[in-house]
Amino acid sequence: MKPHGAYQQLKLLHSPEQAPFVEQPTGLLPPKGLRCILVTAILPTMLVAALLLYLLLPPFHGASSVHGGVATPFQDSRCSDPCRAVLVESVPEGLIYDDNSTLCPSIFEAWQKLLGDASSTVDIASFYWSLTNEDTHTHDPSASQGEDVLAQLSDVPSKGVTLRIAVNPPSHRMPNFNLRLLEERGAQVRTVNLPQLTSGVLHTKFWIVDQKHVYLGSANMDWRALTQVKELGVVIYNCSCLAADLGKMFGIYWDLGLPNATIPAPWPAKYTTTFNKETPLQLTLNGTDAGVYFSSAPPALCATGRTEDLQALLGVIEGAEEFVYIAVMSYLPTMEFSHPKRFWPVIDDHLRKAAYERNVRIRLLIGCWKHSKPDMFPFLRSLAAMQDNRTQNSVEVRLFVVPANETQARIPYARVNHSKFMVTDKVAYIGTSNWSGDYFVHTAGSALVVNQSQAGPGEQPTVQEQLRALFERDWSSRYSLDLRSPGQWEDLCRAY
Ligand SMILES: *[C@@H]1O[C@H](CO)[C@@H](O)[C@H](O)[C@H]1NC(C)=O
Ligand SMILES: *[C@@H]1O[C@H](CO)[C@@H](O)[C@H](O)[C@H]1NC(C)=O
Ligand SMILES: *[C@@H]1O[C@H](CO)[C@@H](O)[C@H](O)[C@H]1NC(C)=O
Ligand SMILES: *[C@@H]1O[C@H](CO)[C@@H](O)[C@H](O)[C@H]1NC(C)=O
Ligand SMILES: *[C@@H]1O[C@H](CO)[C@@H](O)[C@H](O)[C@H]1NC(C)=O
Ligand SMILES: *[C@@H]1O[C@H](CO)[C@@H](O)[C@H](O)[C@H]1NC(C)=O
Ligand SMILES: *[C@@H]1O[C@H](CO)[C@@H](O)[C@H](O)[C@H]1NC(C)=O
Ligand SMILES: *[C@@H]1O[C@H](CO)[C@@H](O)[C@H](O)[C@H]1NC(C)=O
Ligand SMILES: *[C@H]1O[C@H](CO)[C@@H](O)[C@H](O)[C@H]1NC(C)=O
Repeated sequence: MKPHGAYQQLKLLHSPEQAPFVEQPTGLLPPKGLRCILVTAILPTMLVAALLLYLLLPPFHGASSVHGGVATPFQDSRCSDPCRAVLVESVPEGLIYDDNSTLCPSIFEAWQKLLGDASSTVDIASFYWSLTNEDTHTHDPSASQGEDVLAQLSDVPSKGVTLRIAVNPPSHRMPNFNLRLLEERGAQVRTVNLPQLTSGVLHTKFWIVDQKHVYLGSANMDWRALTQVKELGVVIYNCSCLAADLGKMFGIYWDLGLPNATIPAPWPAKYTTTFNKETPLQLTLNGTDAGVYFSSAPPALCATGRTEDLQALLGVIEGAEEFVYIAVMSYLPTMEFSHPKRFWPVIDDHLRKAAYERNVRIRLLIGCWKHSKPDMFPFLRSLAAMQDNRTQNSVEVRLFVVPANETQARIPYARVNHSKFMVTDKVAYIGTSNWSGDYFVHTAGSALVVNQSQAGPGEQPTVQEQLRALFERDWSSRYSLDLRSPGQWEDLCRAY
């Protein structure tokens, strides 16, 4: 292992075209070509335009049934909804934490509650569907939660609720039988040919229910995402302002699901948003003031005003003063799927810069399993090599390994930590993308960024505080291994 040499090499590999990213100063205008970024100069015009649009255009489909068609949830450009955020997670069976560790409600319960409460619409953006044992050719009792969700979903249309599903095209491995069933039951399904449109996939996973509740997180529509894979998501209840904004992203997927759809440039004004990195939506989350926005990837799917996911992520790293804790399934400073190979150090550079220039404490907790890319480990060791007692640079990397007994080890593509989030001393970032170039450049993903003022004594913890507690729980759990542990990664990461 020669981490120092590896780092030298990384520096040499920087190509000039990446320079604008690397040197992007905080607070200044973004480099050209980052379409999602809002240019400050047009902000006032856009605010006016958006206000007019909001008043003139009918809101996102059927919203009148929700807020009576008249009452607007905004007062003085603030959202007056009583929004409540709940972090939700799937903890694989057999993964046991200490008694008093933080535990969140399950994603399964959250989905059940959302479907149970739905009275007018359920919109779901999804990657693939595989909610039953039949789909995976397994006979695992732990598929029952997924099967329950599918059963509940198939009853939704008969309650008079409009069920719309946007999905990536099916493949041989993921044939989406579930969706045929749901279509028969009255769901509207559109296949978004992102492979053709952006050379990526529709990887986003979010729900919008009754235009007022939203769910966003790492879980796929897969039974394993409820009982066999570690996932993290967030549900925001009673928040029509955020739901309307996420609805614009759904609208984009929905449009692209029409036959022979192409990507318009620019996107129609109805998808323009004013809520972004520069001007987050101001609202009350669990009684505490918060600034919140959704980011989106890839750039081609960002309407005017939408912050590009990569810019959101980099902004969060740049804004950190004390720490950046990251939990992702895979981390690669490359374009993971490109041929010929391409180095893509944008995120890596920002982390090193934060550690080097501002002494921000960086921690990465990386999901590791037998399908991990071998390339990932030398890059991680290179990052961890910045750790040094005398220079105060603090970069630590650990691997999170979900244990599996014999039965569980046979479940294909399970037993891994699939969560994707980042928490800093300032904000919480909950996303749907792996951290490698493709996910930000080609693949459709989205993230929620929450900046909430500190909760006072006796108040409910903020989303940031809760997410930090979850991270620390996992970081110090028995399932987290030091990257420098002796042994090959294959041995470390293979589920026990
Ligand atoms: C967890 O609970 C044990 C006893 O059940 C206690 O000794 C320990 O201090 C607690 N840890 C935390 C972090 O509260
Ligand atoms: C959402 O609002 C409804 C009606 O005001 C209330 O009954 C419900 O408890 C709220 N949900 C949450 C999670 O706060
Ligand atoms: C889509 O394109 C195909 C061939 O390119 C054509 O046959 C078909 O009619 C088109 N469909 C629509 C709805 O435009
Ligand atoms: C850095 O300091 C820690 C604790 O003070 C110590 O355990 C560790 O061995 C030191 N590492 C190096 C490389 O000196
Ligand atoms: C593995 O764990 C699951 C769930 O905890 C259990 O149902 C199963 O019997 C276990 N299998 C073996 C071989 O221990
Ligand atoms: C993320 O990365 C892992 C490992 O490379 C890969 O198996 C997975 O399909 C990717 N996408 C998702 C859904 O996280
Ligand atoms: C968070 O919100 C506060 C108060 O609204 C603001 O001063 C601060 O700049 C925001 N921080 C980030 C990282 O967005
Ligand atoms: C917000 O409120 C809900 C409902 O009361 C609660 O379940 C949740 O844990 C709270 N969220 C945070 C971040 O404290
Ligand atoms: C796994 O998920 C938990 C939250 O559910 C998170 O704290 C942890 O850091 C994640 N680890 C990885 C490697 O994604």
